[in-house]
Amino acid sequence: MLGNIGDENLLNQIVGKNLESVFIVSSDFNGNKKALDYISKNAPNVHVVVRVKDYKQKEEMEAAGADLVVLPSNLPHKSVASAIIQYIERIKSVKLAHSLKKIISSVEDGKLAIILHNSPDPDAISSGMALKEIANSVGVRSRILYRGKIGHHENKAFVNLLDIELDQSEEFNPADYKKIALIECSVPGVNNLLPPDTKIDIVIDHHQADVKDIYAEFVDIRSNIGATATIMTKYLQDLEIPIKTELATALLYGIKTDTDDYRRNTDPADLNATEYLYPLANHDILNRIENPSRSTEEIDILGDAIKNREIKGSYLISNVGTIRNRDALAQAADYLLNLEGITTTVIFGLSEDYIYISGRSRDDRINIGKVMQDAFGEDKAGGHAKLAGAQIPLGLFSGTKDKQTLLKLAEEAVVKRLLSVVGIQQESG
Ligand SMILES: [Mn+2]
Repeated sequence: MLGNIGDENLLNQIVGKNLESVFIVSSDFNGNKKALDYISKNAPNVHVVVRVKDYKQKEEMEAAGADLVVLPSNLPHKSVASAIIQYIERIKSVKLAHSLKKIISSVEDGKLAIILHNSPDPDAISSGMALKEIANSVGVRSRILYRGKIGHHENKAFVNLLDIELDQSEEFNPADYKKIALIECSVPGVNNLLPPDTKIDIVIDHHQADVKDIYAEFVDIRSNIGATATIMTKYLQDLEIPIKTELATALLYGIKTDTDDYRRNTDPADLNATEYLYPLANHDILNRIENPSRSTEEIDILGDAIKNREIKGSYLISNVGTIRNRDALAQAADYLLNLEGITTTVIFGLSEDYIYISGRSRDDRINIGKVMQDAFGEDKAGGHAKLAGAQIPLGLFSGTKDKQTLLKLAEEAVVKRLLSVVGIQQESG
């Protein structure tokens, strides 16, 4: 610092600039105090960080309006630096939250559409709820819209138990809304109900995206973070909006599912959000969402999967026949993976028009997603190393009685691929 810390001419030059934060770190307490008083009086919106020597000085500086007072004598220098960095992060984060709030408050009541990705998961749903709550806080009612189905059993329980209001909108007209927010996806028309040329206003997501290709007034994409629910929790915190039990429970479940209970893509921010939400959430409901009661059909399918199982080495293959609820296949595939000696499960089922297949593996040699894609093509199968699904249209055959033959062929295709992946081990073992 040039000149005396308390020099008014110097301070005047500094606060004249467009400042966000000022750090007053000289060892001259009185000079620091003078500088703080001057800035508080002449530039009240500037954030001031002041360094002091002891707690008495700390109290004095806080009373004089310092935003953050650091005591270097008590801390190694690294901690001072990180406290200051954290403080700047916090200022940035609060600013961002306020700019989001400002955009939303410019919308007329009822004219904000919150669009989730197709067949939304708990992260998307809870994040949409959080945005709705932010809108509510400025008197703007909004609608959460999506297309597709709320799939898995747990997700249905999630929506039911938390009484979540969502609209499965088949007919969406962008002209009915003043502003459109896209949650958990970033491009109109890609995995959401928006027509591709829709003008969007707000994007909040944690999936990798080319930000320069996204045209919106407000874009917040943080691909390092495990769940959009974490980003939304931070907004609620920064805007000091109280989080009701249902919302806290929903956001917590969103973070838990997206990070696979903190085993996948987990950022410290996800843990901070969890720490904040945990005491606010209803853990009884959370427990019921995570362990939903099973429908009769699911129990029947699980029974069939167990009864019809064929075991080849460490693979379990089972055909459960006709199904109505394809989620039950995934549940059976999950459940049977717990069987001793089994590392891979593939369960087949049949509907009017499709053969459905669900696969699970904890064998490191097998990428079950790739096995399914190799067997049926990338357009019919998807997934990753541990979890995969496929749906094969029966097309012309859907009316015939040949379904069982087709099912047998599909089964052979999967088994052949599975065996070829680990063929060497099979022969030598
Ligand atoms: Mn997500």
